[in-house]
Amino acid sequence: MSSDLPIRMVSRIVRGFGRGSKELGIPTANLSKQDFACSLGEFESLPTGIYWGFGRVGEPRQQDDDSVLGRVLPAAISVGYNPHYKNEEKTVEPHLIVESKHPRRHASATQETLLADFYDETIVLSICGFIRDELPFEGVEKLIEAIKRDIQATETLAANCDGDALAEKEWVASASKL
Ligand code: ADP
Ligand code: RBF
Ligand code: MG
Repeated sequence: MSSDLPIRMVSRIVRGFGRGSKELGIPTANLSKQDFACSLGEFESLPTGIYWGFGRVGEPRQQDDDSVLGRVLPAAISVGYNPHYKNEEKTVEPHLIVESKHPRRHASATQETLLADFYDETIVLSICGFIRDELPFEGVEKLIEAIKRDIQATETLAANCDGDALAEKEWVASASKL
């Protein structure tokens, strides 16, 4: 695990520009900056980049359907200004990934995980490792290709994690605050 990681966060999911699902086919759960708690220093000093980690939305409840609420899932996480779109506000946006056999795993327009909306729910997130810098890709196709590679990398890293990252997975499973 990189030196300043892991970073633990608890927040609430808010609306962004809606581009993740509509333009990229890769939804991201945007963390509110109001109800935001972060374990290491100030949010603004968290370096921008693409990371991997684990996330959980909501509390465990009866699993009578394909709901992922309460489950710990691998997450490919964007931290920064989305330079392709030149955002003025820094965001933390995890894309949550369900297992390959799950019916929602390839349900999005670009064959990635598309779940039912969970705006306003609480999210617990641990950022475990750095993957790459965020880049101002020319054209949306290049951006989608790069994100799909990040998702693959995240799945591999999460499946093979041990030690510190495993401890983060356990923290995400049980934490309700920092
Ligand atoms: P926004 O700009 O409002 O964040 P997105 O297009 O990025 O819009 O969609 C994000 C929303 O989609 C999330 O807040 C969540 O409710 C839902 N969602 C569905 N599937 C996923 C997923 N795999 N990872 C994260 N959010 C998801
Ligand atoms: N946006 C960029 O402008 N450049 C990137 O390199 C980039 N990489 C991303 C990697 C991952 C794994 C994810 C989930 C998002 C990434 N984004 C990137 C953010 C993307 O533009 C953003 O999620 C959508 O615009 C929806 O808010
Ligand atoms: Mg989003």
